[in-house]
Amino acid sequence: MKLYLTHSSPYARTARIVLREHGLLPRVQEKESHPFTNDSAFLTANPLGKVPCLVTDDGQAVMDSEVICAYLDRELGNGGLTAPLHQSWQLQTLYSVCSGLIDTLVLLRIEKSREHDGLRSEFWWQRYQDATRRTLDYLEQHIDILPGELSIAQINLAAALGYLDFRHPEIDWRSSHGKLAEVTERLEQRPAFRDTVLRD
Ligand SMILES: N[C@@H](CCC(=O)N[C@@H](CS)C(=O)NCC(=O)O)C(=O)O
Repeated sequence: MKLYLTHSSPYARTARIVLREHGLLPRVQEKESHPFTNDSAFLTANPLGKVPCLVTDDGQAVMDSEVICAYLDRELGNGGLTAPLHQSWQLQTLYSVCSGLIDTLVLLRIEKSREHDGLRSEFWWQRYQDATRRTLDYLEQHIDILPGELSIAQINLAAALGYLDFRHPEIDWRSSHGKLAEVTERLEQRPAFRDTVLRD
């Protein structure tokens, strides 16, 4: 199997963490493929041109990151990372809010990159900033519902906050979100997380 990825993608990072937590690296080859190079095998697999994308041994493409993580966990692992979400709508919601935070932070990054061309939209810039602030507050308030054992919700949370540090280091979220800071610091010490720290 092959996992198309970039080392800077928070979505790909979630799949890469699942691979490591389940010891699946011998079965799944990680292939770096920057979407903007428009590699034809990659685009054939994922017409959206986005990473991550998993291609199974029989040539089936699996995406997006949420589906890939569930596939890896349930088809190749013991299902333990996704099981807690099936028992709690609240936890499933927390997971989705983390995915939404990643989406917002990626959009904020795109607005940032438009600044160089004088194309930054003040409206969207402010809207993404406000959504980020509110969502961090929401996560701080709801963090206690995370299960004791590692689940895909913690993985998504760490991917979101790791990306926040990586692309938006000027946003100081730790001083006003102590619980998030504590949980993330603990998660980032796990080998699977250390091994996948975002980089260009
Ligand atoms: N919902 C998708 C989002 C994936 C995504 O947007 N990936 C970005 C990298 S962080 C990408 O490939 N962007 C290239 C593009 O949009 O053309 C997922 O969860 O996998």
